[in-house]
Amino acid sequence: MREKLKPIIEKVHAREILDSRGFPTIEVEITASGHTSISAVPSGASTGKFEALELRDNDKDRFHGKGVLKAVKNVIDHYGPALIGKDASDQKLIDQFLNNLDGSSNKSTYGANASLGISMACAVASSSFFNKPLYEYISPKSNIMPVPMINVLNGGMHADQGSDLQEIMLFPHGAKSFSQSIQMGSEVFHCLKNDLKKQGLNTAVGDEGGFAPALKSNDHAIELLLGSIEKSGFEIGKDISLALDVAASSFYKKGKYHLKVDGNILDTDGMVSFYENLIRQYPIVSIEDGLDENDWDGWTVLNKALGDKIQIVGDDLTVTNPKKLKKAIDKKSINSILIKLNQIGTLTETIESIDIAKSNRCNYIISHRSGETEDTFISDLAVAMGGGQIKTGSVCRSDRTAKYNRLLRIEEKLELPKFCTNLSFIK
Ligand code: 2PG
Ligand code: MG
Repeated sequence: MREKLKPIIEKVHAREILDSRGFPTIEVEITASGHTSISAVPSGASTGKFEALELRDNDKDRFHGKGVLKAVKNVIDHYGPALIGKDASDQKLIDQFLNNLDGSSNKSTYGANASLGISMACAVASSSFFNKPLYEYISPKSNIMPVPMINVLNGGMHADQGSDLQEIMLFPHGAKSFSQSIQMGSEVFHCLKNDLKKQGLNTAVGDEGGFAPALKSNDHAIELLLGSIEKSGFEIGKDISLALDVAASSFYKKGKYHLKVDGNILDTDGMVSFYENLIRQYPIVSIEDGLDENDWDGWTVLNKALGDKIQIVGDDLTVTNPKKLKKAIDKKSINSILIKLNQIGTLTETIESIDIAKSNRCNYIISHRSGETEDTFISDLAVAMGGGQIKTGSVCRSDRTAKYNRLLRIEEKLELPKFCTNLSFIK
């Protein structure tokens, strides 16, 4: 019997390029049976302590220590030669092989940035070899377009000023299609810009393309945005609701949460009451990283208090790690998880986390990082995984719009695209 044709790895290369913050990041180039792919790796700012290691050079003479030449060298010298001749489409085998070569529990030998670049590039080269779009290559039955979480107000570690809440996002679940959801997001974004201008507030944007004005309080930020949604002609809670990423680990010190803009210092119970009040007052359907990544008992209290009304999303808490996710499910700490490829460092482990989420009725949201590139892998992944949600920043800056634009093209290509089908938490 003739062996089925496979994309055999012929060449592995890597280089240092720039990310959206102007810092270096790694991109990997793989040629498999004549099909060449390039995948670039993103980078976080409010990173979880338990993420797989992003290897940086720490050479103060280059890029303020942020160079990634070590990771580049690891791809070229360590992984590359060992991968030649392997089947790029045997994703599990490739990723297992990378893990075995690294040998550490958090990819600290060669770097999760090195392994992820290879892992993604193998999938992209294979999709080209099989002449399929990436989403269809990953999952042949893909047809669910994600509702975007559009981050229009940036704060926390993603901006020099702004609210304590790192991200205040539009969630346009009332749209009829993905393209309409993007139109709605763009209309509100520009209305918000005008509203900010009229009030003499700054319209410069933060890392993810959202505005970051200096505001009186966290409520002020939310109310401002709700005003712009209404002015744009949308019904709050019906057309558009709000989602938050609080990134609470970034303001947790010695057992207390320091809400600088509100001038409040709260304990865990205080934070839970803060959120209870917020969701009573405002149409918030999702709160991510509401508590610190080590406040496990607090998460259980938070999920018990609000988990039947809104999404309680783990990000720094769960770091796309199957073990952490299982712990969070066992402890009933969350009902949703944010999925970031570079927190775990291979496509296989990312999908493993998603599979665990799926089998435990835990929602999952495919996400970008605050430091991004023009790479659009996550757009295809979001469609392939069918979770119905993506978080990839505001509707400006090419590093963010590249993902949305890729999704617009996918929606056009799908025979029967579905939008907002399985979001049971939306009333
Ligand atoms: C987050 C992300 C992406 P960062 O906290 O969810 O929005 O930010 O990449 O800085 O961790
Ligand atoms: Mg987050």
